[in-house]
Amino acid sequence: MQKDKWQRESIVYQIYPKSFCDSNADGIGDLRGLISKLDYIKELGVDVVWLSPIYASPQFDNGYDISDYETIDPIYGTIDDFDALIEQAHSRGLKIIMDLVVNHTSDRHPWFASRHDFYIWRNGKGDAPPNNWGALFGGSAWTYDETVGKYYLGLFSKHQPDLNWENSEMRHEIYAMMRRWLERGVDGFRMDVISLISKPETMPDGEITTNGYGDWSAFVPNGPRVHEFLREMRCEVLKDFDTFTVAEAAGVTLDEAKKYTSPEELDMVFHFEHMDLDGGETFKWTDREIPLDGLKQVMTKWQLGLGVANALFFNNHDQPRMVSRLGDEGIYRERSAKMLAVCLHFMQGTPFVYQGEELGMINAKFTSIDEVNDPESIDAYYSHTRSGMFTEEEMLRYISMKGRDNARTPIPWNDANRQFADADSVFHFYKNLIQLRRTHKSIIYGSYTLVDTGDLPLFAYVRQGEAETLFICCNFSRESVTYTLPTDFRDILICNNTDSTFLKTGILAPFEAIVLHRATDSV
Ligand code: TEU
Ligand code: CA
Repeated sequence: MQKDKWQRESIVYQIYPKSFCDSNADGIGDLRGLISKLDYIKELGVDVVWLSPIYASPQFDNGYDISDYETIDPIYGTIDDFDALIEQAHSRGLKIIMDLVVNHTSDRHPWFASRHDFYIWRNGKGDAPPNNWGALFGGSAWTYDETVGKYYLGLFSKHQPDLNWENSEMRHEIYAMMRRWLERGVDGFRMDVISLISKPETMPDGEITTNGYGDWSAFVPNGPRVHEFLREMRCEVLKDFDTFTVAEAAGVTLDEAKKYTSPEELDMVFHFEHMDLDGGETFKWTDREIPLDGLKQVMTKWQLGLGVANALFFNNHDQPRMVSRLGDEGIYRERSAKMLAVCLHFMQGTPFVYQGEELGMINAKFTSIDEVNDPESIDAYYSHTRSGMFTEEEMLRYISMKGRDNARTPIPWNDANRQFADADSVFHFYKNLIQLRRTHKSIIYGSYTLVDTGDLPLFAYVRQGEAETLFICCNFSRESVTYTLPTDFRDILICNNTDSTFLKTGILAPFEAIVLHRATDSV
């Protein structure tokens, strides 16, 4: 990959507009509110802003069910507000990428009534659906439509029918829509579940999961024509613009990721293997925690396997807050937030900062299902309590630990303003971290080597650049840890503990993260 591509040297800030900043006190974040925070975002030092969907939507899946790709949903504002956002962002040197949700539309999209050939229809087996696949947000992945006399596929829900990418006319409608947004000033796209768009010819039953339906994830991700479609997308539209593109690739393997990030396809890929480490046979609804060894193995596999094309993240709108998941919500909240940021931001790839992560935000606590908005959690709550798999208390605990609503609580702007003025805040630590990426290219282009720290609760790795070598060491525990440095590093590049004694004593305080550096030995 070219070394000077702006995409390789960018840092991205993800905004979930619905809970980012509400300018008109209707309880919903909006574009005018977002515009009012562009200076805050600029101060953080990021280059690109990714907006979760703001298109017209019935909001079944909070905008990931689009009923019109060409208009802004009125809850967020108008197309003039959008044009103002683009203009205001660009005037600050910020690029804007949109969420491209083209694996499926809303069932309220006009195409669903007028263009059945744009969707995936199959005959049932007698009175039964074509196969046993389950929808991620509950029920069967197949819904019978009386008017058509067939079943249609909705991998996520019946309100999100999957588009038929085998239909060239449909594909070219998508490319034309993309072109119109790019001509309007959009700088690229995060491509929602783009690994799912090419469905296999045959759709066999899947392994039955805890919700009683078959699992399609063994058959659908990385389908037979997905790379052909993405190469066509590049030829038909992307090649005409200097875009930033990232694939959200549920179920991606390393080999597939290398194809998605070839020059003919996209710039980078989100994998989710680290996000699945605290899941199990009951999906995310479990008390399991992410094992540090597992995290180190997965991150190292992708560092060595995919390098600079990694889209790096610990947080997004689908994940619980990482400070709650892997850090500390109590006395070490700020320090553990900074530690997690060091651990991620010194890796190869493009760091994504999710709104509120730069403030050290933690999970919410849900005491009633009535407080929960996410269809994934709501379906799981009712299906698993009705089946007797879990009690209501257990499900509320799991939703409070793992549910997507944890990432969708409003940004506490009073705290953000306090942190903005506090040089020792999590906000300023992120700002300093991001600034280091500008001045130390070894963070972007250096090699990565995991350091074996035995059974110690440490995640340590070395980045070797042409001019300097970095040693990154993160204590993932509430205990102090003694660790003897492997070689002679004498200079601290950044540390989240102003009272660190590590260089003298080899002791890392709880959740201490330290980055040491020295000139690379001339060979
Ligand atoms: O998410 C893809 C996906 O696999 C999600 O189901 C997610 O990994 C899971 O909910 C984690 O528990 C994308 C969007 O990011 C998500 O918000 C949408 O709900 C989904 O696609 C459908 O568009
Ligand atoms: Ca509002």
